[in-house]
Amino acid sequence: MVITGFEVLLLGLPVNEPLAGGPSRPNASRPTVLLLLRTDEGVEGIGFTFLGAGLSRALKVAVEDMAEMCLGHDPLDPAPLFEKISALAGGSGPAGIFTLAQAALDIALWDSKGKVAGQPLWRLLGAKGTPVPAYASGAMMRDFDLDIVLRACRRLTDDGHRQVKMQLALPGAYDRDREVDRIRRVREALGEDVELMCDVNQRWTVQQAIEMGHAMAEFNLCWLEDPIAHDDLRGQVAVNGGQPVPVATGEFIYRLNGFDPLLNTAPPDYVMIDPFRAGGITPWLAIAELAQVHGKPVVSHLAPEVQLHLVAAIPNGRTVEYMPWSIAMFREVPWPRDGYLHLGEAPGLGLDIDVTAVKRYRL
Ligand code: SMN
Ligand code: MG
Repeated sequence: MVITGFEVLLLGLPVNEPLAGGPSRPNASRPTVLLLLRTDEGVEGIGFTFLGAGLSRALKVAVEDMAEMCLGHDPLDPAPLFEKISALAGGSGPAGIFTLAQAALDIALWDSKGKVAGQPLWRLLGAKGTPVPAYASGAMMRDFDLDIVLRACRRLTDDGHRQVKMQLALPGAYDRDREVDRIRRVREALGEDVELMCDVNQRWTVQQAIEMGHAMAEFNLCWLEDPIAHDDLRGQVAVNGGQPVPVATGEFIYRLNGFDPLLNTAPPDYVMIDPFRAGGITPWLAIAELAQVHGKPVVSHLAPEVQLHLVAAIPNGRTVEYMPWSIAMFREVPWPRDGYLHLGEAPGLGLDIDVTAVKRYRL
């Protein structure tokens, strides 16, 4: 079997909040690059990638150029393909658009592999089919008014979610009491039984993170995410050891090699892996294995319709971020029920393109 063609589409997906019916922005869109990789035997692999919204047209062209390099190659034998891509274009990497584009290709190749085998990806990767825990993400953002966040808490718990993520580092100047007040109100609205995560997206200083960690200890957080700059490893050592709340980090790190310094120098309590910055499913699995060697659980970032297969398949998989940013491209997606995602039987990723939606969102 050989790769005979491809289509790369730049989509502007809706900016909405379907988990708790939160605010949407009808005039905004989230650029996403969708890759359809075709073979002479009629198998079509689906891949996608995004991040760095303002350079999405460049990302689309990078995916096209890489897909072009795949023509005539066997999709079931990806190693020589990636060697060729590295030889032809690796000098524009290793991180950034080069890796984000590789991710789309790698995901499409895994989807093709599952489709050829007639097996869902999770089974191909050795998972048993047990439902995977998922956490609701995107419904409690820092720029939402408190009443919207509290309404989201009620909606999410009413809908059966068992794990939810909020954001702190509220807009405006740092104000410890304002931050503590929001998390207190959220914890009260959720009750004690729901697991709560909190994402700071690198917005605190080391001193603020240590102060906030102490102040947040009473709210029984599952993890505090990216409290400080992701590349300030010395700062992370100080934060990890200087306050009592478990820390998650990793979504900003590119490729397997990027995780070595983190895990050797400032190992977080949870290793978060982004499938696009990782460079796709193949490096994602290698990063998860590295985390396992370091005795660390893995949590996912974005693309739940891809990541549930991966978190299900690794021994240290803890939970899938249910961030519904890419769902609009597909006819049906796994949806969390009572805090879990159930694994389907459809081959590969188990995703069908929603052709009408793709036409509507095409940029
Ligand atoms: C996040 C980062 C980038 C895009 C969407 C969401 C956030 C998260 O850091 O962890 O959900
Ligand atoms: Mg995050």
